[in-house]
Amino acid sequence: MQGSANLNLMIKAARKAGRSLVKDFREVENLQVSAKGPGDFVSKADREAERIIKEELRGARPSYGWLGEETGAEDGEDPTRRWIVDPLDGTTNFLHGLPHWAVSIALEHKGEVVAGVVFDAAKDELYYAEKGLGAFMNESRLRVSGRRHMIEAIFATGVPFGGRSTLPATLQDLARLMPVCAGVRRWGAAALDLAYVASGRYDGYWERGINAWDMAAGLILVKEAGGFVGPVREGRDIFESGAVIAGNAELYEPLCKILREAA
Ligand code: LIP
Repeated sequence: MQGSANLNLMIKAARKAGRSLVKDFREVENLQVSAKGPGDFVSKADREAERIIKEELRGARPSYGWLGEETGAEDGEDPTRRWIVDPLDGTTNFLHGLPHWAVSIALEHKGEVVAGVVFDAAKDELYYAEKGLGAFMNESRLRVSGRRHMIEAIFATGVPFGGRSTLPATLQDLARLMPVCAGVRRWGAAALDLAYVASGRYDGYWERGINAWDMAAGLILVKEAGGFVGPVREGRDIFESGAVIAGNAELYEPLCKILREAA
């Protein structure tokens, strides 16, 4: 896909941050056995990746606003546009040397995500989409799965770490969904969970208690691949509620019904 100048800028920034993270990831694998562990090292890797992305994006588009997991929110002279960035989604996987993490970069215009990039640098899988132009992984066009029956479907979710308040609701979700589907996966990176719905690897995904930067880029991947996204509680704003449902054309509504009854 011949993307816009902004999409090409996002891809350049994601790849540059990805190169830095792959180098750090090799070091993390060595640090697993160290007494102190890789915690501080991963925090530095996370912050360095966001620094790289911010330098690229705000250097080229200084008037755009910013929302990044590590550096927070900054207004821009252009009140209609902002970058939404998670420099390292799947941080816990990265920390434990598990090669399932991604750089996530989204561009929001007047409150709507209009472009997204999710870069799985460990597997060299670059997911990207622009509003109205389709979704792609590397050079391949993405389409959500065509599965129509819940009992054949595999879904993904995230179970919040620690004692977060959303754990009881998530356990209720699992109790209702697992008996009527083919399985649920929890791989620890929302951006890749959404990318996998867009690529047809998962038939749907939901999660409670995540942030805008975890999901912003993945949302447009799913929509541009022919899927649907929405809040867990009908009528709520996805970013504000932090609770999202995504699915293919046939199973999005059945998944919403089950999760919204549980909610
Ligand atoms: C993670 C999400 C994941 C969720 C984790 C965490 P992070 O984001 O991608 O889906 O289950 O609790 O929020 O912290 O790795 O950027």
